[in-house]
Amino acid sequence: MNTGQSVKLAPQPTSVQDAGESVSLTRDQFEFFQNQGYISLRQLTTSEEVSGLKASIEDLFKRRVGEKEGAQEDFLAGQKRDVRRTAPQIMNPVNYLPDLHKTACFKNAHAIAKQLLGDNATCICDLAIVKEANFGTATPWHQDEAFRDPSMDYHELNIWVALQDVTVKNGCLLYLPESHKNEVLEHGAPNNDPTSQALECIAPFDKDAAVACEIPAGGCTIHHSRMLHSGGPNVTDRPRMAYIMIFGTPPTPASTVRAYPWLKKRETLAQAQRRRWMLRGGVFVAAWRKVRRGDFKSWGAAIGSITRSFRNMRSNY
Ligand SMILES: O=C(O)CCC(=O)C(=O)O
Repeated sequence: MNTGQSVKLAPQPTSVQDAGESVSLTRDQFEFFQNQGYISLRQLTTSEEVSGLKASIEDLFKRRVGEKEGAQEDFLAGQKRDVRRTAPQIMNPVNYLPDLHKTACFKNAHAIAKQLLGDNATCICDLAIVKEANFGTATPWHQDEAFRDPSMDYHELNIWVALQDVTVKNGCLLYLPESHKNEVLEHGAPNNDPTSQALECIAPFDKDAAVACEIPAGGCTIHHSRMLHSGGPNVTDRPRMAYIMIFGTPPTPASTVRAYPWLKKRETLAQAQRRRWMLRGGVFVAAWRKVRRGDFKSWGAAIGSITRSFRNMRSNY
């Protein structure tokens, strides 16, 4: 296992190029992502904007915003009492900070997502995660697609923005290069607890081939949704915070038959809480938030979004 002592570092983050209103990847960066399944970039936005983002997101965590609607919960600890809560996350912080998607950070991320996935790439959701100082737990190795419906093929990527410098010591992301070229491997619930938000890859793979992506505040790493990745523990005396945007084009029916049995038993505390909230009228609040931020630009976008909300409410995806 990579403890952080011996882990190999990924190539240094590189700069994006100015593309007028936003930024774009160079040809080398584009090809690196396609071949390796990830890329780290030095600066997605300005340091002033990053300080503002960090302060606003910190405030959401402090006020425990979203807890009542199942949007804020520790991402690893489920119901097991002996698992310490050390890594809270907020699903869709844009619901509480409507200007989040008007930032340069978001615009640049969206432009890069379109470059990598195609012009119809949209933001599927966003997320903020803190790893608490001194004991922020490691993120288990996983592929993001392991959380998704196996009857569909996904065309998605994550853009993970560092809100302070991230290093091996405070829990930067670790990637297994080229692992995005494989199918989704077998996953299970960490600590055997189906109420945990997280999933863990339990199939064998070569962790020694992993690389760690150290990046400065305002930099980002981008990874393909099949990329095997984890985040180290935070052993420093300051919290580690990240803002994550997931972009994708509409899923298509799966080209191969597959099953993800680990999703069958999964019912996280947040899902149960969210279902109760939606049924008590939250569904209207959720729809209103989407209208307010202009998510429904076309009938396709509206139908996709409503279908996703119902699927999330009824199933365990
Ligand atoms: O921040 C972390 O430690 C994990 C983030 C992650 O797994 C992701 O963005 O896909």
